[in-house]
Amino acid sequence: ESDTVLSALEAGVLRLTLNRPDKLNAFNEEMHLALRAGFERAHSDDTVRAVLLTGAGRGFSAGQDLGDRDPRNHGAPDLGHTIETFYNPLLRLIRSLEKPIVCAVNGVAAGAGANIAFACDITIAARSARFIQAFAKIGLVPDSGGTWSLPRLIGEARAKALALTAEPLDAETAANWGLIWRAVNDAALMDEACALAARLAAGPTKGLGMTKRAIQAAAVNSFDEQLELERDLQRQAGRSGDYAEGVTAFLDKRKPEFKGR
Ligand code: T3D
Repeated sequence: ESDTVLSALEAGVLRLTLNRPDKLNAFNEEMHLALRAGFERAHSDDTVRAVLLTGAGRGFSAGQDLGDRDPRNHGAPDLGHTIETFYNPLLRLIRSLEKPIVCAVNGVAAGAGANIAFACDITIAARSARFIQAFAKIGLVPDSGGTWSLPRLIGEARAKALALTAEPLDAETAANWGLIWRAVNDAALMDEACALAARLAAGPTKGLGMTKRAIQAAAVNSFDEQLELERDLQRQAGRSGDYAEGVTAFLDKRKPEFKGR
């Protein structure tokens, strides 16, 4: 067990807290493996019905720990290998998890830290948080899906300007541009994020998971392919216990009690 990621399961919400606050939660190999283990648990454990990802201390994550990349100690690294070994598996776990992921960006999110936040399903940021495509400052290319998610979320013009200049973007602007869901007062961040994650965890998990899958598939599908996907997913959703419960509760004029099945 590593303390670089704190993990707690409560009422169906798996809270994962990046925990290297002295380094603004920069990623070293240990934190990578611990976060991956958290998301693998979210995949395999049926009692997990939503994930809440956040950071300890004043930052969300400053991306790769550059202390592990000092060219004077390490020479020229094969970053393709580190991306394939550490970042890409994490991003695939986030996108393929058929359960909602809420990201609470408590402070600065730079490099891979920013793009991991953009890969989550609902991202809320403290008003004081900033997002920085820091890659350009050190001669790298945006990774962790950034070159895919940025143009889709905010268009090519804004994506290029952010990535080429590495200028910080404040949370309010990120929300206005549609890069994140909402910017909230710093003091309210964790209450809002926890309430949202709890609400999602009490929801019809199968239906929510398939909704996530369908919306992501739209990025590559034609309209007709998407209509067919909706048909197939609706067929599955219509056979779920939560659908039966949802309709019964509506007709009985009571609140539904979803079981996630
Ligand atoms: O390598 C590969 O495998 C390829 C993958 C790459 C993915 C990437 O993410 S590349 C991008 C890496 N990240 C960066 O370039 C960001 C570097 N950090 C910063 O630019 C700034 O720290 C921030 C803008 C994020 C925050 O600035 P500020 O002024 O609020 O804080 P600070 O004073 O710079 O940082 C506080 C401490 O955290 C400081 O340590 P100290 O001096 O108190 O002992 C600083 O060195 C440390 N820290 C911050 N970011 C990193 C870091 N230490 C290691 N690696 C970091 N990325």
